[in-house]
Amino acid sequence: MKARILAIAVAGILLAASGCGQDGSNGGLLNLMNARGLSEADVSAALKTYTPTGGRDDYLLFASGGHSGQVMVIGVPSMRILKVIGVFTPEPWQGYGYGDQTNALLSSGDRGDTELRWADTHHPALSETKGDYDGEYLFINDKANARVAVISLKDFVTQQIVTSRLIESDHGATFVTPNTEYVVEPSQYPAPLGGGYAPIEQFNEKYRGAVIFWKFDREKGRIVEAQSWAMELPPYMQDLTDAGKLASDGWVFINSFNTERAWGGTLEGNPPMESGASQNDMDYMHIINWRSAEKVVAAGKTERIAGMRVIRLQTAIDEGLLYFVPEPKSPHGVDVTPDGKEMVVSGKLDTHATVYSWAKVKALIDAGKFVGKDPYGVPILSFEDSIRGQAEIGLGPLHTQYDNKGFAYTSVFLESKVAKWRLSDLQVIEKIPVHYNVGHLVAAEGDTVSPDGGYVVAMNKWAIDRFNNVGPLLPQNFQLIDTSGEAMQLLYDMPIPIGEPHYAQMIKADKLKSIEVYTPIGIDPLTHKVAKNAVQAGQERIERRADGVHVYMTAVRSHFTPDIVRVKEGEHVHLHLTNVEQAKDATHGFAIGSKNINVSIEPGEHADLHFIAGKPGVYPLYCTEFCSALHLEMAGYLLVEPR
Ligand code: K7E
Ligand code: CUA
Repeated sequence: MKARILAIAVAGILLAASGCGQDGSNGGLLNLMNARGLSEADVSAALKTYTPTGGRDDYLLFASGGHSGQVMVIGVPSMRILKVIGVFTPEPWQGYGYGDQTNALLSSGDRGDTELRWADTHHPALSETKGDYDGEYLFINDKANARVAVISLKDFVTQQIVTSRLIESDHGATFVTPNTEYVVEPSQYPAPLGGGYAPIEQFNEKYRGAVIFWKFDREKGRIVEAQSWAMELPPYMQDLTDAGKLASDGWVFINSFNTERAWGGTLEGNPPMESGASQNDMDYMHIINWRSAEKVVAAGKTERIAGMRVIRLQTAIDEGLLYFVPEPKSPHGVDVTPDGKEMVVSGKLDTHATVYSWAKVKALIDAGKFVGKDPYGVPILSFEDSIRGQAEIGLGPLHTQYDNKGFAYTSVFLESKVAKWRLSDLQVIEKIPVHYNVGHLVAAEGDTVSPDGGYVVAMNKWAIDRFNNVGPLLPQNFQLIDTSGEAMQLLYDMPIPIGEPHYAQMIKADKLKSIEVYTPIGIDPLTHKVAKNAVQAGQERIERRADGVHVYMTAVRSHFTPDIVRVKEGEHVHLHLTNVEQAKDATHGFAIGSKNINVSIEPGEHADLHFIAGKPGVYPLYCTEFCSALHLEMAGYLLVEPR
């Protein structure tokens, strides 16, 4: 319906354009099309994405920022970047990682004594209620440093970073269970659990994988580390993950590769990891009963490793919590269908998407019918008896998403295509070229129990010739595809120049209920409560205490009060800064030159800053957001007087 109206609209405009030139110039739109070399398909694509000023997008895409360690918020269909949320990396515009609160937050993600200020983010996960995105929270992992962050969608601000020394890296994170009971984080590269050293020759005996189930407390908006637990896994490389839902609720599925347990050693006479890890025809999907595992944890059948309650591998086997089913060569994505009845797995070195039937898998588990055990004793189900069938997709299928019409969309990496296929008969309907080497793809509400259909975004790894040349490091390329019609239509190319995003999730925009300003005045965004040191208008002051000078300062268009801060050389300065405005978008920034002091205070927000006044000198301070006609005058001085 939507598509037909659009088609009529396009035809109408073209007609009008070819006639009298409705923009007043001769030839109007047709001339414009000719001048720019645009086809009718180009114009239809443009009309489907163009959003007039003041217009809103129907969907928001939460995309991993890859190496930037951040999260991007992108409007669909306009593909406009609306925000880059500071998560694992300092973000100067938001003052993220410069004030006391956000600096402490970033430091809480440090591992051991190493300060970590970057991340390799892969998989964002929106919080879910009954398997549908509820628009309350977002989670994202850091593959490099095995960390998970919690972002509140009340204000799009990072609230928490957690990490466990149990594991050294993650990948199949983050994925949530259908009511966000848990945020799931499996390790990727095996290592001795809890850190420490073991010779690589003892890989099979001493190295292990593990999956952490981080308990999420929705009321508090926090992961509760003390209520979280983990399960030890064999030293395979655990990969992508998905939580069962509806029919398969209570279970989690994790792919793995390198069941060969290769560990490289190219200069030591061993095959490289990549060939060592690609010998077997089958790897193992891990099938985990998390609801039963929860009870085993409650019964105390765990060991503490690195502070985490861990179900040891033998316990997991004995208690019937862990099963394997073979999956073709070097699998990558595992994607549970919206009804929870099937799991679709694609193998990087296999041409199929394999469709596993949950009913068949469950029946085999219930009957205790296994075809063998892996070297660690984990029961293995029959591949043939677990699947419904295979869709012949093409070369290098990776990830699958779903729509509301019974179609699945699979990214085909080596072919640089998105394949649309029918779940009912496993037939490929259409393939559309994308540019190039698509990794993940994301469909509107595509991970929920009720996908919307309409849009798919292909998240391409290589751009090659798509954009102007900007040197050897090229942007990634997000391509928006209209899937509402008979045939898929490529609508838009969007360069991503901050890192390599992996996954994204696309949520209906009206599900998000973000606040507009912080109320009442003095809110700390990390607690959403009025900060202890919040300053109200009229209460500004400077106090000298044992621990240094405390400056209670307000910001309002267009001045700071106080605007002169006199301190002595070497003194500790504690700055308590509140934006006392309640007008939407009336953000002030605060910077002191040469001191690495920079925060952003949104209307009603409070921030604390601590620094040591160094050498005597005169340091201008000023507002860094062009907030008013007299913004340049929103300034003052830090005077560091000699002792
Ligand atoms: Cu395929 Cu990290 Cu999900 Cu990249 S992963 S593409
Ligand atoms: Cu406040 Cu500029």
